[in-house]
Amino acid sequence: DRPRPLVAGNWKMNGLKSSAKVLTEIHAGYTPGLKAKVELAVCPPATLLSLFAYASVGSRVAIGGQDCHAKESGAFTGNLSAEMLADAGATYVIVGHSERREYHKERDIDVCAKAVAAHRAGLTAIVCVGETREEREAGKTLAVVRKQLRGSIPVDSNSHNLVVAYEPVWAIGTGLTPTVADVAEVHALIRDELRRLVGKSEAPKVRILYGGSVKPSNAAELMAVDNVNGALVGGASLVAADFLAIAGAY
Ligand code: G2H
Repeated sequence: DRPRPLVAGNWKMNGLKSSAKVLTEIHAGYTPGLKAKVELAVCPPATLLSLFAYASVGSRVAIGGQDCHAKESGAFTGNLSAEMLADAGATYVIVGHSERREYHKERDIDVCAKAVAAHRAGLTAIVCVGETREEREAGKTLAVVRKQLRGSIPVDSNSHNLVVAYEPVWAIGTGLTPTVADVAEVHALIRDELRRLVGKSEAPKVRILYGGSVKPSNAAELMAVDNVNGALVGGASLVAADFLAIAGAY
């Protein structure tokens, strides 16, 4: 009864119109066999959302935003609402990525408001949590992740509108990955917390993704870990063959 895995590509601040060829390659490689095993999503920069959503009609590759504002509209120069992402064709939005938490000083309460906005707009929120290197070295990993989950996940969450991504900050873009045992421990904690947060019947169905330097060479061992229901892939999602190889690791 494991949930259908989700492999989501987080393109971060990468990609121009010419990158549509990467999406075309992903569509081509998303064979019926792979579709049966894994759901794929691509989260490009917002400038490409409409183009990618339009191009993905028929491919069943989902499209997602990388962040949203909590409000529906208003005087917030430079921001995008969840409704705008949905209007552009997104069905997912990443919220609380560590790069947003770090560079934009987003706190759990802000992340929660964004996830509420995502739900209001009919989007599935991919809520990111994860400890820093200092927190891990101080033995605080589980406490930090628990606090982030409790603060960031809205009460109306369920297995359809919520995905959780565990991304140890020290593993992001560094090539470092935690051990399989470390991942198993944190994912088990997240599953346990989900029972409290979304209830006993929904909790087992919520996808919990691992993120942080996932690549073709480590995907199989990470994806085999208990309670790992997919991956949030940064750098490797920019190369179609690598992204498809990671999805194929299931
Ligand atoms: C973690 C991840 C994607 P990368 O940020 O969200 O990026 O795979 O490049 O570490």
